[in-house]
Amino acid sequence: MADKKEVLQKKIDELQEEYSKTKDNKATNVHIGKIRAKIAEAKKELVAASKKAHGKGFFVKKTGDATVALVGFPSAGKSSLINVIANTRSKTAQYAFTTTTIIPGTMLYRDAHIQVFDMPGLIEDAHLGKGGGRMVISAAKSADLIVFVIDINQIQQFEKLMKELNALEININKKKPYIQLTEQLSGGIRIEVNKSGLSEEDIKEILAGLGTHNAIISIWGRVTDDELISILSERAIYLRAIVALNKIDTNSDYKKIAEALSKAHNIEVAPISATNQTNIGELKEKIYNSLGIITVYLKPKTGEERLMPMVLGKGATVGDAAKKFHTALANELECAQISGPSAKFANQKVGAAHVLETGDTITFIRNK
Ligand SMILES: Nc1nc2c(ncn2[C@@H]2O[C@H](COP(=O)(O)OP(=O)(O)OP(=O)(O)O)[C@@H](O)[C@H]2O)c(=O)[nH]1
Ligand SMILES: [Mg+2]
Repeated sequence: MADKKEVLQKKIDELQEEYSKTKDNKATNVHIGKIRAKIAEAKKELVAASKKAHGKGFFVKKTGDATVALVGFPSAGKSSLINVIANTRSKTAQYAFTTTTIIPGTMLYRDAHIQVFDMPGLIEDAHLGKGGGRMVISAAKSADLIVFVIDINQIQQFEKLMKELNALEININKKKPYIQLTEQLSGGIRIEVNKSGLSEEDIKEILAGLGTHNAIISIWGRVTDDELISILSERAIYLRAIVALNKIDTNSDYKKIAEALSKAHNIEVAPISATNQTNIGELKEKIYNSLGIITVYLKPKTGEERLMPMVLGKGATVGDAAKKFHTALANELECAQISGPSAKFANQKVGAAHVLETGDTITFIRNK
């Protein structure tokens, strides 16, 4: 197996060299798309070969309202963190590679059950399977949010993690540009909308490189050439992430460092100390908000029964809440009485289209 990987790596290196030589030479433009696509294909093969070599299956059952994966280098403090935010005990130690498998726990916040995964530490070249990296990344891919746990004294770890994820065509906190491609039998390439920032020639080259010669394409957002190849080959993944900047008890400059990191990478940063339990509430709030969920409370029409919490997506309406409670209720719903942040006053009567907010209480009223 190692042989195959070496051969592929060599091929990528050669192609990349050819690419950088050819890139600025306008006369050879036609070949560039082909080289780029070849590089993308070889990278994919390399990753696939690594998957086979390190292909231990990996499965964690998802439960709760949302899932969060803690991702970081060894000894960054992931296990120490899950122990303070979730109902689980994960072993912590001074030495690296303490955690060797995925440990799930539940964080209860604003009555939402948020499943948190503690993971083995990632190292460089994780995308090629080093240190069980692919298994960690494959679990992270299925999470609703990634929390990068970074040791404040090793801030360069953040860029290394981003590099590992980028190598697997995982985009962090980026909106996926909307692209429509319809393959045709003939007629060549027709570009209907192009807001990509790439020239029409570039797009045609990339399509040719991927073996598409007849198609109608529209691109409604900015995109780089690599990203376009990655999207068109259906490999691009888009994930949301925030940073838990850990061990601030050991660095008095933590505020400045947190701000700089947040600005440089346009990412939310929560400076924390897992062992001293500093700013844990702020981190939980950031996690909750980044998940794009709200918690509302259902109140029965009569009696003093306990309010029933319900977690919905941001922007959810009274109609969505009714449907989640019971499909039949959605059809019988006449209106609802709501109190709380989205209500103008207590027990306001609203229709199914009313948009809810965290902390609202709802009483459904049926049309009998
Ligand atoms: N000073 C300080 N030390 C911390 C903090 N959080 C974790 N540590 C220490 O850092 C070491 C590593 O912590 P772990 O929680 O085991 O780190 P991990 O990221 O789970 O490491 P792996 O499982 O090996 O990937 C331990 O000695 C912890 O006590 C913190 O906030 N401040
Ligand atoms: Mg650990």
